[in-house]
Amino acid sequence: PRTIYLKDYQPVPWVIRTVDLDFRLHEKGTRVISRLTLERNPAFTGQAAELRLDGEGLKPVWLRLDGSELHGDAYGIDDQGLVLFNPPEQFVLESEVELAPEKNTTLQGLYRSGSMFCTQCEAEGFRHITWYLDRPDVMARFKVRLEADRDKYPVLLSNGNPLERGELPDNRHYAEWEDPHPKPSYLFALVAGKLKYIEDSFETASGRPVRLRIYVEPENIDKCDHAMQSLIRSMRWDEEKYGREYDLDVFNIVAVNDFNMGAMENKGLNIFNSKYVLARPDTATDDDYLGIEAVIAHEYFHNWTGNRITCRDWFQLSLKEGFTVYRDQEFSSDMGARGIKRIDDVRMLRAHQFAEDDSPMAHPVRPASYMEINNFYTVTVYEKGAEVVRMQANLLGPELFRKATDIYFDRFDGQAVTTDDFVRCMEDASGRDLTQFRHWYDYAGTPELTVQGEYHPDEQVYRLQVRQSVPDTPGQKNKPPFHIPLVVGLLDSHGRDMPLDRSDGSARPELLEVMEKEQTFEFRNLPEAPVPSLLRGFSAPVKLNYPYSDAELVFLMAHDSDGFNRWDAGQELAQRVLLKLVEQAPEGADMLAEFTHAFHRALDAAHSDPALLSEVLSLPSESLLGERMEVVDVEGIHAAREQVKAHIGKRLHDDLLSHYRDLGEEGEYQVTPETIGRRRLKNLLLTYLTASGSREAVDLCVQQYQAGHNMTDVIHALTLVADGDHPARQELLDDFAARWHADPLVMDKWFSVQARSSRKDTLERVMALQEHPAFSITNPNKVRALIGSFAMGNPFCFHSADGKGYTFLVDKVLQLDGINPQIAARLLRSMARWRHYDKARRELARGQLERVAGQNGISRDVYEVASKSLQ
Ligand code: B3K
Ligand code: ZN
Repeated sequence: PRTIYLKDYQPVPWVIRTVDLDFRLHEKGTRVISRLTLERNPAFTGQAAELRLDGEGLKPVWLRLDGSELHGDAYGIDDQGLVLFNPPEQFVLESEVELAPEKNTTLQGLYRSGSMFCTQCEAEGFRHITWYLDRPDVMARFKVRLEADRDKYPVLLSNGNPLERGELPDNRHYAEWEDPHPKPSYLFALVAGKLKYIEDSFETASGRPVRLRIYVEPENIDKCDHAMQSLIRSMRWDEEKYGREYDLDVFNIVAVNDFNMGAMENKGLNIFNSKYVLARPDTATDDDYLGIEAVIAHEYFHNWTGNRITCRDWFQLSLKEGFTVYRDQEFSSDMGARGIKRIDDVRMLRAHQFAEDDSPMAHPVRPASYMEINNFYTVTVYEKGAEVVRMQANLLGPELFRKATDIYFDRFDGQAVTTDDFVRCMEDASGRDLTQFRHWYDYAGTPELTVQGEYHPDEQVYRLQVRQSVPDTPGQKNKPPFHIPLVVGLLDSHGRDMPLDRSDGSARPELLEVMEKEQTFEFRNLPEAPVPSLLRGFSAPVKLNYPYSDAELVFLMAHDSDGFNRWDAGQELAQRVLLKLVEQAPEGADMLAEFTHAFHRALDAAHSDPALLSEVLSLPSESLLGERMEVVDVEGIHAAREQVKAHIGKRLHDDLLSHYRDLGEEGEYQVTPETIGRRRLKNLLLTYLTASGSREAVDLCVQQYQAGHNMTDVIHALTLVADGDHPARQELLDDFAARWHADPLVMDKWFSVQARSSRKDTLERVMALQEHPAFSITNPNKVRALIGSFAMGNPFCFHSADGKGYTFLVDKVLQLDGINPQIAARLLRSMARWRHYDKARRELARGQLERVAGQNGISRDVYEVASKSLQ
């Protein structure tokens, strides 16, 4: 496959101004009639005698240029598209093609989900619908007519505002839609189906009434309220925080069961994976509720950051994704518990993005090349991209950041732009030079800060020496120093923040702007030696080394005024203990005893916030521990974590139990930060209790399951029981399946619980579960729930020494590649870090990756992941 380079970017020779599409939807043989008006692009300066339009898998019916049928010598068609030889300066291109949506298992372009028709066009799906300049810098006005059978498809939707609808012969009907805002083809969408909806309304700040609807399959109509409330809150928030109003008469959301990712921000017609819409207390967990709020907001926010202003090319993906993730994170923080949200986001960034950055798949936030763009919808582009925006927001401060985003919306509305354009708005608003800051976009790899502190009592000064380094990554060596905002505090011996006074007179003394390889910052007027609190709020996505003693970590855990760093100190301590136990070092036992004390003190501290406490008392994950080891000790890490859980569970048994009981009985289910926090803590305590192995604890799990207050509690109890050998294990699993067999989203949880179990027979079970009637290899949610959970959420079983996990995964990747390459490539990423394991595992993994790379006719998606992983 061909590699595409950012440096080769060229404007298109012709642009498309208007698009008229007419869809004749049929289960077999859908027809698409298109009328495009094209003209020479004034921005194109080169010579071009031909025009290439993208098109794949289209069956041509006819083609007309300015009204006349095209002669055979005026055009050519290959498997990539249509080439027009010597087209005029300005012309109308009309065509008809035939599609086979019923055979489309890739879930891009036009496809069927259940009994409906829907589309997914980002990144390059539109070329599977009609001939087009399928790239984001071509923005056109769309008008769409769609017709279908009246009984099977009473609902006909597309982008923009509805025009007329009407009846047709043969029991068919049609609807017309017009989108007044020029948009790239990746934002096109249509839906046809037998759907129900809930409706609400919103009045924008300037008085535009907007009709809001959420469409779902009829059986789900009672699960839409949370999504609707989240939408309304998002619309208000974007007006208040960014001054951004909605710009159409209607906003529609449709939930579909077969979807490659979370959701899609198509203009005025967002299409969602039903996982991010549907929720009822008995079917959805707290995390599901939070996920729905965040994704609804994310897609809504794209209306400005993505749709009104879009990406010039796909290398700029983080322009819309990084910024929009930052926006949805801030929205969730404002709606819920800010401190907890930050911890959860950083936990996720460290677990997944740091791992990606330290793998053969590492790439910059703005990549310089790709084979398949769908492989670049990554945690780096999204989550690290959001951190890069967050750093700019913090460097500028709230007023200047708002000024910068106002400039951005004003300057680029209706255009397709670059991350560089975005940064320039930050510069223009603040008068700062962010040249060096741009390295965050251009270089991959997680920077590392090594910090040392020295107190000089005679001068009453404290010097922090900061060294930075950025690791080499594929294709990038010897990187220049970054511009890193390092937010710090200094604690006195009572744990209070000391007033900060920088010798350079800095007006924001807590903010150290690290710009050199090695740099020293001096604080003056300090009567005693401080304990530094570094990288407060996780002010930059970096790894930090400071030689804290265990005692200093305990001190920070107790006193740091920065909640994030209080939590992080505890995590660091927990990692040290766990890693010592993995090594089976003699001091491990003492450290565990100390740690258990600290745990106990935190648990019994009066007035602590349950949500924060649950974060503090959670152990670092197996994968995170693995990242701290030169060679990942798969069994050792698992055993050490189990050992710590069991130790705490036994030592603190009765105390855990009484706290569990205090957090106790649920009233009516509510999704508030307080109630979510209480449930989290309660369920965490139950985890430790269960690890103790006490009879009582296991009975509590069964009771909590049977009480059935809400899905959060039910699934947690089931998870704990399913992970062990409790006699009621199979009974509960069967009970759950019997109750929920008809609800696909709930069944996903059932698959996932079993795939994540650390039991010896897990792989065997996973294989057997593929035959379960609720499983389907063509449905991405099912694949993620069963196979994805196993490969990415169960490192202990997946990396089993016999290599069976790897063989199984590659079997599935190869099978899926013929069905849905995007999902296949996603799964294969779970092997990317194979070099971090021992020799025997490395050999096994390499063999499996080679099996993929050597396969004939493999997709570009999977080939790129396999070949890069092997590099
Ligand atoms: N923009 C879509 C993702 C499209 C992925 C294409 N492979 C969802 C989102 O980020 O909001
Ligand atoms: Zn997005």
